[in-house]
Amino acid sequence: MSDEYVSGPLTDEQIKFFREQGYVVVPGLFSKSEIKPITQWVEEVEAWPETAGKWMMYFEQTEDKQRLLNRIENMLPYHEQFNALAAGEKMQGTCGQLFGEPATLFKDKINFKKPGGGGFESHQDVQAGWAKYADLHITVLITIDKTTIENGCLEMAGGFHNRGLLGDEWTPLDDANIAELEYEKIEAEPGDAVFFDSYAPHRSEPNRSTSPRRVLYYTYNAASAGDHIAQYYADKRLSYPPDIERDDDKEYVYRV
Ligand SMILES: O=C(O)CCC(=O)C(=O)O
Ligand SMILES: [Fe+2]
Repeated sequence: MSDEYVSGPLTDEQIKFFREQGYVVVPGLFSKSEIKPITQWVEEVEAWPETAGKWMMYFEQTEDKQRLLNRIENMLPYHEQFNALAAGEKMQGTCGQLFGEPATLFKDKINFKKPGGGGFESHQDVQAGWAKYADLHITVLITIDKTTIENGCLEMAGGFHNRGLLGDEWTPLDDANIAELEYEKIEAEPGDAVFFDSYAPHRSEPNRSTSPRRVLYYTYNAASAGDHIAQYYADKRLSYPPDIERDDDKEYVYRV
């Protein structure tokens, strides 16, 4: 890490916590008045039509056969304000502070987790094939809706990010990989952020409440590791295309 690139919104204590635990919660990174327009932008993109070749919309089927919007990725080229937000001090700047050098965007995503929407088994994000693009990624989660145990808040296992891959790529972690993980359930208010390392194990439960649990995720790599967003999405369109781009006769399974 270079010593020159040290400015940013995080305190020394927050940086220390991130280095030790692999994540850090930053309450109120965005104020209540800042999070309002961001919530409106989330609603705008949610209303976009499914369109092949552009933003990437993924759906899930609930047990009672409802088709729910689960996630949108790659919306920045089509949304000026989200694009500006991603390049701003609070997200790109803070990730740069954590990398110790400027950060470059790697991917952007909204997870909607609507009522009845599924959870995520324990994993490290690097298990989704990210090591092909850079050694390390840092993701920032921005809370849109208050997250609770009932609606399936993010759960982070601290202190395991410096042990490399804990399991296999494309396969969730289980006790056979590592039994001693302990999770902090991160209940958060709109505007609160969580920064986490691509090797930090995390998971979440389904949404058992009656309202959506929407969170934004922006992921960065160190600028010196290159600019991979275009290649990442080109690869993803082939390996795991959004619903509208799928072949009817193929089966697609979400892995991690
Ligand atoms: O939004 C969540 O609850 C977790 C999502 C997650 O870990 C992921 O998409 O990689
Ligand atoms: Fe994840």
